[in-house]
Amino acid sequence: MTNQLNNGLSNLWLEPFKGFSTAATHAGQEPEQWNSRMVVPAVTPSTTFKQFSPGEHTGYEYSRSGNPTRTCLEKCVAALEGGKHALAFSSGLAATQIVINLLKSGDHVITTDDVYGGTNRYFQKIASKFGLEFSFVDFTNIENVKNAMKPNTKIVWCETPTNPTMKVTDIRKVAEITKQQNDCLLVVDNTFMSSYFQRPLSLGADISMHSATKYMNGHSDVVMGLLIVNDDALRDRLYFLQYATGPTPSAFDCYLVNRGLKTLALRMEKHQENAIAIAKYLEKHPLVEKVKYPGLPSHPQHEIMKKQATGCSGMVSFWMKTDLEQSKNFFKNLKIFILAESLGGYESLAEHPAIMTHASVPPEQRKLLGIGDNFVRLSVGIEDVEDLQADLDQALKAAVAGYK
Ligand code: P1T
Repeated sequence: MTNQLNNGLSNLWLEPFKGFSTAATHAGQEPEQWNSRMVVPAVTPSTTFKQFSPGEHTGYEYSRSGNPTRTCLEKCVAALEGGKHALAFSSGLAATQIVINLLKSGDHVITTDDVYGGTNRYFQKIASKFGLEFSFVDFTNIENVKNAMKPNTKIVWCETPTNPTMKVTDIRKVAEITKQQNDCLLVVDNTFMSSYFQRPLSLGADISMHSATKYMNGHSDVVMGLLIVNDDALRDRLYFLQYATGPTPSAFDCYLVNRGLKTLALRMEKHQENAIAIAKYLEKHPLVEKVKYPGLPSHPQHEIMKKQATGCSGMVSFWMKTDLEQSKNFFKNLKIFILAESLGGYESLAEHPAIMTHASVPPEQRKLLGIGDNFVRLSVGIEDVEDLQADLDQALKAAVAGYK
């Protein structure tokens, strides 16, 4: 299997499983851990577990604090991301909230300006009510991060590539800045890349975060979040917050995501192959103004991407030469791409961030970021690429022709 980008990162952290797909298949799934020696870990719906005597138990007491199906998933995710520990949550935003719960009133967070709309809303509308201060900066100029650092900066929240304008941050460079400050954590939202293409912990991040709702599960049928860390004490703090506040996933959802991971490598290769073809096609289209895909040389941070990732996902953003009505015509005419929020599933999705996923971002911030009426985000799926291309072609034509 060949990756489009190859930064030569070794796979040593997957020991004893040398390759990614071997780890995805076997890490945490060892049949010997069960009396029945089952090959596929069972869904364990039990919320509670019988103790031998008070306080003496198998390690499982109550499913908020731990569940065998969740453990299997967490072990597999830790191996894939090159981390020591993984924790699974009831959603990506629940994982985000737990990280922010590490802070206390008066602490400061620096975040990517173009962060996912729901993360932006949580930071601005909820977390800031509890005395936390947020600075939204453009991480593509590393000086902005340096200049935003304050003595009370405790978290640098880096989403790369950003959702939805696909800006890429040099994770190693941000890590150098955060390491100079005591007690400051670098968190990387790795959702758009999945563990297959990017492993932030190996680039200096303290916490890697995923909305597992997306590529990690890959089948658009589970909402889940993941945090991966190397530090034991940090894991214990996050685990305590999770246990004490309760945003844990169901055993059935853990089973599904664990199953999804088994085909992560295959899916990501196909997402990438299709996305490159679609991005190249769009770049040449007369009705398209600009395309952002980090795997193409036209992307402003393509060289950074090559250094820190082994490939790119199915996320492609582009600007059309349309007004709002024409843009709506484009979406209404799509027949294979489904007009829907979310991303990272096997099916191709298209959405209008200004009206949909990023409506909660203040309009003036949206304008600065270029999230306008003509802006489209695609999550390119694993269908036959000729069909996807033909679908975009007819919808682009209909967008303009149908305009009165
Ligand atoms: O939806 P949830 O599982 O809670 O994850 C939130 C989240 C966090 N980080 C990134 C980069 C994300 O894209 C998301 C969720 N995003 C969408 C639902 C979307 O359509 O962009």
